[in-house]
Amino acid sequence: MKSKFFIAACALLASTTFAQNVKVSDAWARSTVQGQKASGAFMTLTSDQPVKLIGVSAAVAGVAQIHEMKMDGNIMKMAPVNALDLPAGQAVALKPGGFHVMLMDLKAPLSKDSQVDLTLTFQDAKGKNFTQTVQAKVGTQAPMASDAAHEHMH
Ligand SMILES: [Cu+2]
Repeated sequence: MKSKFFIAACALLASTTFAQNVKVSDAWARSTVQGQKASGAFMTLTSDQPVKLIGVSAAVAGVAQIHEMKMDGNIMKMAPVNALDLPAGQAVALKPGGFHVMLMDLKAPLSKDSQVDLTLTFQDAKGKNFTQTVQAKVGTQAPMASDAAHEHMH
């Protein structure tokens, strides 16, 4: 009797402490000038389980949202999305011109070579939420490519 209970308790403990982990690489945020209220943050996410990115927050921003940018005719438009699917084992890029983290109502300028802490909220296939903190390096442009379209939208 006693050992059966012990095994059940262990199984419960193991399932509740099972840590989801999403690999985050190349996280960066676009630097801003004094008075600029919005910016974008970008990164590549790879999850070993199918999860969804459902939210983001940052101490430096009053409002942070997941946005998608796409062409509407000749005009680049962006809008908030409720969730971004991360299929198992597939790298999903948040980058200028596509999905991005929108930082709004900035409380201070994002100065080049500083870091921004972002808290990402994910939801697993069972509907359970978990968060992960990411440090995004602040720079003037993507490590690889430049894209000024984002600023023009705000
Ligand atoms: Cu945006």
